[in-house]
Amino acid sequence: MKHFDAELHVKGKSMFVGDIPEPEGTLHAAVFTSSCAHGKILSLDTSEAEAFPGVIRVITAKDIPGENEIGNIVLDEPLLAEGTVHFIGEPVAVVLAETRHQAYSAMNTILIELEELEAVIDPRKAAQRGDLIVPPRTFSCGNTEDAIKECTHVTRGTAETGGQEHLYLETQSTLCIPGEGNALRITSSTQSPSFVQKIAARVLGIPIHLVQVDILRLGGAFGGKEDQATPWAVIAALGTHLTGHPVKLILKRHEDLVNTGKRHPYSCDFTIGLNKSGQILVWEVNYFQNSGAVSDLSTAILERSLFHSTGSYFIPNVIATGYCCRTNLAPNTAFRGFGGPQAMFVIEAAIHKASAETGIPVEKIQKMNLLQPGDRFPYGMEYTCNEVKSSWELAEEFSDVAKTRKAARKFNSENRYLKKGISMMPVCFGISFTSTFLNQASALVHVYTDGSVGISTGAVEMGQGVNSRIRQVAAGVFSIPLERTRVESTNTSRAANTSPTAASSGADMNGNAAETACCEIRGRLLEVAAGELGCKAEDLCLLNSRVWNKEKQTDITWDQLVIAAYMSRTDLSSHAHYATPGIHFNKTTEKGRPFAYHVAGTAVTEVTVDCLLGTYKIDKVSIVHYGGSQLNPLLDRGQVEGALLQGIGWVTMEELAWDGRSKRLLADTLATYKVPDISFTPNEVNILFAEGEVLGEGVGLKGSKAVGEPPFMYGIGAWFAIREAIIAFNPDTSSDYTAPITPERVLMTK
Ligand code: LUZ
Ligand code: MOS
Repeated sequence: MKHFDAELHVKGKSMFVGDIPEPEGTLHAAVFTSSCAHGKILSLDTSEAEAFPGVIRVITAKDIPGENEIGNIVLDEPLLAEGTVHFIGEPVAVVLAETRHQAYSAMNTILIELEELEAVIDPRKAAQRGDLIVPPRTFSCGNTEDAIKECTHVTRGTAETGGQEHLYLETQSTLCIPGEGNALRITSSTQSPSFVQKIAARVLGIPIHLVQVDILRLGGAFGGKEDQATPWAVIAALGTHLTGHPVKLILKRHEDLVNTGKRHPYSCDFTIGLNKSGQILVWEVNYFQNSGAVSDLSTAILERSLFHSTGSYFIPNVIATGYCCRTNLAPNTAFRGFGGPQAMFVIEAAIHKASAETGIPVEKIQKMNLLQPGDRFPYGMEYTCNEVKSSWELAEEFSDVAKTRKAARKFNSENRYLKKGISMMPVCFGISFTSTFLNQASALVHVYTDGSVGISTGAVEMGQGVNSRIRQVAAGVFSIPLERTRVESTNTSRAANTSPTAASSGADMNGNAAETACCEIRGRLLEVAAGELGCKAEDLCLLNSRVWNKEKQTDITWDQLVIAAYMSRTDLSSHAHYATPGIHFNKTTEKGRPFAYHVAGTAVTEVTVDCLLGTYKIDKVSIVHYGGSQLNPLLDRGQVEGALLQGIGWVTMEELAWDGRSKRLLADTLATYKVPDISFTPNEVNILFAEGEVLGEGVGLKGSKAVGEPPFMYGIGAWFAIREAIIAFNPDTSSDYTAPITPERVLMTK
């Protein structure tokens, strides 16, 4: 089954915030932001902007009726700067005008006087000064001190990963419409409707029930709208609250690139200890996370790094410590993988370095240490299936690694400057929000009298196809054509207290809630049918838009049944709640069972590097991915392909750079920030989906596994394949584990 929005997208008919007809009196907001990375505000003069033609109002922090606080985990984030600015792009004042052009023109007349303070963008420097958002956190198991004595080889090193711009097609967007009294309705391009609702209420000083948040779909998000849609939505809400007008705020691409946070860059130290045969006995790692100026989701992201510190491997003695380092960058935030990719890069780098020092082939160390059933993660959870190891073995066959390696060796011996490199990248990613309480969802289903079905859940459609999956589930329960179902907008009045659509869990959780609600209605409908037919409801089922009695079709169609139920005053609506079963975590002992399950697979990547120019081509990626029993193979394939390319982009060409003095983002246009395009796409991407373990009752969605984030990390393989090619050119090359490995970096590598 294809993605339901595909046709709308292709025809340009799908609606985003910018496509909603503007209500009469709509004001356009332009946000005046700091152009200084750290400074004390000496004066702020908005008088010229206030007098500007078309301007209705200029808002600053002192106009906020409630709290000037939009933090969600740690309360350290003002909506509008007060006294001090902490990063370039920090909102300071808001201009509301009749046209967008007037708003921006007026905004440009605002004068700010600042006393510049020292700005820090290096996380290690921030850590040295004790500038941490929360105290450091450590996950450990075994005893590394004793175990290191048993190691015949100990490798130490550092690894660095860069940030990443989300580059969703739709920039941060909001339209807020006033209601009666202080009520308002916010249409926001957010992954977290309930957070926007809660924080708007806090800033305005009104109860949550006066704020309704509605979302039709997002033009992409990738984590960039989990927390960072909130300020813009709340700014619009504040404008509506203060003026009584609808307010529209859509960031320009340049503003979005500069003002919003990105994937966290990490700087890491590691120690890896091996015994003679190559078994990893010790793993010690420190993560210095570049959190940016305010906490945002940084602490949760660091937590996920700690959970994934050992990657796809079993290591008996571990100490992993993470530091959320406060710097003067825009607040870094959620991005597909959520700290997992950063951690997995480090362990792969360590294995690679250990291989270089011991001469044991890298794939031998990898394979020997892969997780096996019964192994325990440092956080206490047992790994129960065999998918890590078997995906590795299947991938060896699927991509014919032995033959490919042989061909590469031949190629490398025949070419002086062109070199081929091959890597294997195993992935094991935990599914569930690491904050256990977030693992809940709800659905509200209505069957209408014409037999059509409307479904509301907390899930946000952002291109990933979650609505298509939910429709499949509902159509399956009622056994009616997919076209008779519809997923409504995500609305806080129909699905309350929702978790963000994030952590790859949107379809699992909201799909299960929708299934439960549909099953409840089906139960009532079958009771009605049993009354009509004079038989027992247990003998009846729905099949192909009709009631069946045991194996025989009856005369009652779906449409007739719905009408009969309505006429007999049967409730045709149902609400259901879902809570992921079997998960728990103790933050004092740092032990528990935080994940419903893990998703595993292995990627084999082949590249060709031009060692004279530094350029490279990703020739081929072969992936064996354990997806459970797939509910929607096409959507799964789209997610794996998209995530792979996004992952390759992160470790190869996507480079954020800041000016050393001003700390200004230099890669602030699409001419300077390069992302993979169609010509960079690997010539060949082969994906083999394998079914694997059978999930427990109510886990996954109808036997399928979450697919949003795990395949991102297959992309890390590209870094190591390029590295292998460089080594083929120069076996004595320095071992610098820094991502992204841009063509410039390849060229400069000694
Ligand atoms: N968001 C969150 C996430 O709040 N907690 C998580 O564990 C998570 N994981 C992945 C992506 N977003
Ligand atoms: Mo996400 S990184 O699942 O918003």
